[in-house]
Amino acid sequence: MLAVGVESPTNIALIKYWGKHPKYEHLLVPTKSSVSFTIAGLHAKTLLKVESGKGEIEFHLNGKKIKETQSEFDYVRNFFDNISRSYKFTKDYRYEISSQNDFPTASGFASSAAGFSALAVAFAKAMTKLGNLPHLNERQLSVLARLGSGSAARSVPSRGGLVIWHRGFDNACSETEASDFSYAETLYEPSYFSDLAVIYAKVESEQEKKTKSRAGMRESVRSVYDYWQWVDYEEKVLLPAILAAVREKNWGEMFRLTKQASNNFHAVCWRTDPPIIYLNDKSTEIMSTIQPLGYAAYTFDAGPNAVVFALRRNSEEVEERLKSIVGKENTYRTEVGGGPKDVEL
Ligand code: 2P0
Repeated sequence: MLAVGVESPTNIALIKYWGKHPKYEHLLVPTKSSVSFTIAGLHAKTLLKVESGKGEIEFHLNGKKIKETQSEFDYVRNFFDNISRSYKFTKDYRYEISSQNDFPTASGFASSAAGFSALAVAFAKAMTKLGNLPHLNERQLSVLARLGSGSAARSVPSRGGLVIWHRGFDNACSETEASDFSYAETLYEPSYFSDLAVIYAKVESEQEKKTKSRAGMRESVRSVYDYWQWVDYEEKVLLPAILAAVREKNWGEMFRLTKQASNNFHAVCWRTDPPIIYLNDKSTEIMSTIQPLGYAAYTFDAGPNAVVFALRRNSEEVEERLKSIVGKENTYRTEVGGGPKDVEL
């Protein structure tokens, strides 16, 4: 038996991924490019054990065995089915996966991005050791992680920092090219963002029942009447503008555009039929508190919890404002961080 351990960070998008291209849905190729910060201190640790077998999978998440009927198991099974199309040898092994999310409770976040990034990197390492794969470069690793969960592609680049995931299909002439061109890479390392702090503000009390991203984004692509207009605007206007702001270290402009991108994403969710409403009263209270500030931005994913970026010199004040809304114990301050690394488990 061979065992490999990998720790991978999560990431939070400034420009969101929300939808797969209908032609390449099975390959998790997105309709638009997205941009994220890699987050320090929120990661998944995954131990992968591999031995000869017939593609069997045993999956433990946070110390609990996941049953084959559970949706988390479906995601993992889909990942192995997906990669076995490119790598036939995948089905010649049995896999035991133990994944632990080291996310501070106060962050209120649990995401598939860190887990699938760690699993994909561990899988590639194991297969290289077994002589089935050459050493994969980071671009290939991020494509592999994307086949587990789209946002996982953005957690793979080893330098972390600000990462872009290219949608890739524009210049593709085949399905294989569309998949190979849709990868993530670091644009700026974490040290470039030493002026910034990242603050998580947890709003939800329990894991409330909500629309899962995978199902929700499919409904948005299908039913939002101007979905492709939104995609075009973000791809051609918002994304280049936010990258220009980062290049100039014009943080005020980056914050303004980040808020706009979060609002646009939630507007798309609202206009989905039936509507997907992720934000609650506390979320909108955070929005109105942070919106006027030139030195901070909020962003919300598929849930009501906020992630706030702020200038480090203003971050204590911003955190105090957030505490007065969500309570002292529900904020967690961190920063932009690096990518995955090997761990002993
Ligand atoms: C993002 N989200 O860019 C967006 C914003 C949620 C809201 O990526 O189907 O779990 O596994 O590819 O990666 C969540 O989507 O979906 C997500 P799949 P995933 O971070």
